[in-house]
Amino acid sequence: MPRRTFPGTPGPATNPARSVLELAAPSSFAWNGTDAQATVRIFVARTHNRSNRIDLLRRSVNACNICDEGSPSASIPLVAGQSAIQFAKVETSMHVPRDIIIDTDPGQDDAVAMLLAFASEELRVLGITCVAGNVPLDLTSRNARIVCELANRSDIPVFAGCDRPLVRPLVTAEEVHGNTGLDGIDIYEPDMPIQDVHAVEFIIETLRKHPAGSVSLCPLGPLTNIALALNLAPDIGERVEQIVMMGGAYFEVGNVTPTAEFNVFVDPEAAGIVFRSGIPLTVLPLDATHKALATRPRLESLGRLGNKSGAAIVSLTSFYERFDRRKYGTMGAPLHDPCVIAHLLKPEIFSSKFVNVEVETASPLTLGMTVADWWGVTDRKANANFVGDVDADAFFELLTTKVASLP
Ligand SMILES: [Ca+2]
Repeated sequence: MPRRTFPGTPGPATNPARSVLELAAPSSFAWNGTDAQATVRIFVARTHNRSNRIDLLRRSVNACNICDEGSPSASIPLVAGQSAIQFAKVETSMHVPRDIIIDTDPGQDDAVAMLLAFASEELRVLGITCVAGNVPLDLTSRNARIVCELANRSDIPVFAGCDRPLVRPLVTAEEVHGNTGLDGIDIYEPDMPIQDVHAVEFIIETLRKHPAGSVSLCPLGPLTNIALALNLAPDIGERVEQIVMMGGAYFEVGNVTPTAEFNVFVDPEAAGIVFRSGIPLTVLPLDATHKALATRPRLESLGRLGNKSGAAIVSLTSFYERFDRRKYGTMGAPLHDPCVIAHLLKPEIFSSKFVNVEVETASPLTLGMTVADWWGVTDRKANANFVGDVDADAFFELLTTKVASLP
């Protein structure tokens, strides 16, 4: 990838992404081709507050190698105030779908996340990689294909990955999701095949094949596949646009132990590898996802769409809400995993803080806890955009609007 040094001379404004760069850093950037486009799009999408903007600009610049001297955040003058509005205008003129890989263990909420992604023209799903988690791998890889067929998207390749965590025995969650993992809809053996290639190999090859900084990873289950890919092919780390994951908890504490959230608890070593990877990381923990509750009125709106995807979401969610009602006394099931896709589409409906997050892998009492330095009381380097809240009404409006376009 071409690299350049500051200060640069802007070339002709022929590309919306380039216009964004010039808005962000009018005196420092020179345009160097199309390589930055996808990365720039991330930073545009997240300009809703200034600290995020500074941080994401810094990380975007790192990711696409636009500069190679000094600290990018120090070298680039940022536009304050009106800039977010200007960015928004530029963003609307850009129609390049974002390439993503969904890594998943369906799971009712995984299924809803997949449907939301399929329904979004802003995203191009390059593949679905399955991992053992909510239920064993043979069931998650079958369930993923059932969801693809439900949405008439059997063109999207589905890959089977790791059947157990890196170093621990597998823990599953049939008590939440049912024995099939997808209780609530008809389960059958899908027509579409599972791909011959291992999921981890697909992740590595896809990241090597696509332009650096153009593919995002969306883990919705234990992080085993992602961590193994990073361990086997360290070169792919800097090629990942970003990781947006569902996992962890802090103020909300745990759902599988008093301190741990399921995805991180199942494979804490893998989660530790991802959190230490240095890849731009956005985390949707229980703190946010427990607010995305599928209440009756929200489900009724999905049911009124009259399509089979909306009906499936109602059935799936109604099945697993019995567990959450009993456990938390809430008025509906939390749609954990769809928050990841919603964050890619509308980050402005979430609020977050860029903080240090470490994963506990030793203590038997707090194994799998995501220890977030929310108040900055240590000097540990921030490594995660940790989401704390979501506008649940806006989330369900997005979900309902998008799913309306599906079969
Ligand atoms: Ca999941």
